[in-house]
Amino acid sequence: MSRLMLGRTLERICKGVLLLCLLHFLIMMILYFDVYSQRFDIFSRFNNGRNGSRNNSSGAASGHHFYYYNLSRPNATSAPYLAAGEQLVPSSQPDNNHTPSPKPLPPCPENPPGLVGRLLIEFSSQMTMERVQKENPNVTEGGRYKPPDCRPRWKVAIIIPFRHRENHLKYWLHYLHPILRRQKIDYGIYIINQLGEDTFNRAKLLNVGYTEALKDAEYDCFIFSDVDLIPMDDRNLYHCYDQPRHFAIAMDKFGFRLPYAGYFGGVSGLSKKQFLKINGFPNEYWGWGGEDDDIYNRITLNGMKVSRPDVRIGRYRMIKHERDKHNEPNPQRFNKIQNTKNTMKKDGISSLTYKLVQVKKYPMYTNISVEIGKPPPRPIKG
Ligand code: UD2
Ligand code: MN
Repeated sequence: MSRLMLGRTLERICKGVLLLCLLHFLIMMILYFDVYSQRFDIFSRFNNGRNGSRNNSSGAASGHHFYYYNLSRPNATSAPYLAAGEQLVPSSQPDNNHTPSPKPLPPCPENPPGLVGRLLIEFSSQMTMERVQKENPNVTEGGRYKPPDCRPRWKVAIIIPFRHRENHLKYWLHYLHPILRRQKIDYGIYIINQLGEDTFNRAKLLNVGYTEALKDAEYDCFIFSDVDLIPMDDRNLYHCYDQPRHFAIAMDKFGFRLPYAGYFGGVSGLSKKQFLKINGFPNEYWGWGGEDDDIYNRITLNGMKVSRPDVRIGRYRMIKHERDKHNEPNPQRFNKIQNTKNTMKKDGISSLTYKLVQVKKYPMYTNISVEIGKPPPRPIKG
């Protein structure tokens, strides 16, 4: 009897041990496949240009954020100076004797796979236009570029107000061309150069840029950028959005924060439709300040909202500089921004006048030199 019981107990113990072994084996298998799939994921991420699927252009924060600092070179790709999908020989050229069958290109992906995320931006090394040219062999005359392997949704004119900032321009072109190419943007760069030494007028130059760029190509999106502002993350996509876009939301000079809720300075973008809805920008802000707030007012007064990227992505470096000569703070700016509602209908793209002096296409940008006049004489007090 007791032997029988002993036998049964032993049998139970054996079964238990067997079950435990099976369980152990199962857990091992699960762990093994889990680790294997993670490794596989890591490898595929490296192969795919490191950060393809983690782009967050909508502004909504996603669960995880991985930042890939590109420390070596801002446009590092498998082939030097080429963005994903680029070849040195344009892909549209027929190969040998075959007549090309015009294949419709697929739309460009919303999250371009060749992006690298966070970038290291510095201004200590010397920059030359020759270097910029060499690093961007696929940019065509006038600073134009179109991705060879997909069809972008927007055709973007990038407008830069300018006077005597040649050194800043070199850095801007050095950093921005590779970023824009990786972003798969169809774009052109327009430098709007104010001739003479009268008071600077940023917003009027931007209106000129809009008008002149449209003479060059059928743009439907306009991005207005200071010459000294460089994005620190290539996931900040330079195209247009459902609402007017403010790109430069976290600048080093403001401690990487938005200085105030209605701030719209630095880099902004409007579709053609949005730009026309607000009658473009004001022409009557001479000197430093206020014009960006006036533009913000125009947007909200016309029933639109400003859209912005995630604060971790909308980071910028500004090249340090002194206030330029003939761009002193405009003392009228505080009064003027109280009056946008009354002034915006008569002062804007509809009332723009200027004298076009020269349009010159350089390899990396188009230079448009203009005379835009000077501020009206101040009414004498008393
Ligand atoms: C801030 C805003 C800018 C604008 C300005 C007020 C930032 C980063 N930017 O710029 O968007 O609202 O205040 O007007 O906060 N420029 C020349 N030559 C000149 C003067 C100006 O090229 O002699 C151009 C250049 O593109 C420059 C831009 O105008 O980046 C703005 O002028 P700024 O850089 O002197 O003014 P800042 O940095 O205070
Ligand atoms: Mn500046």
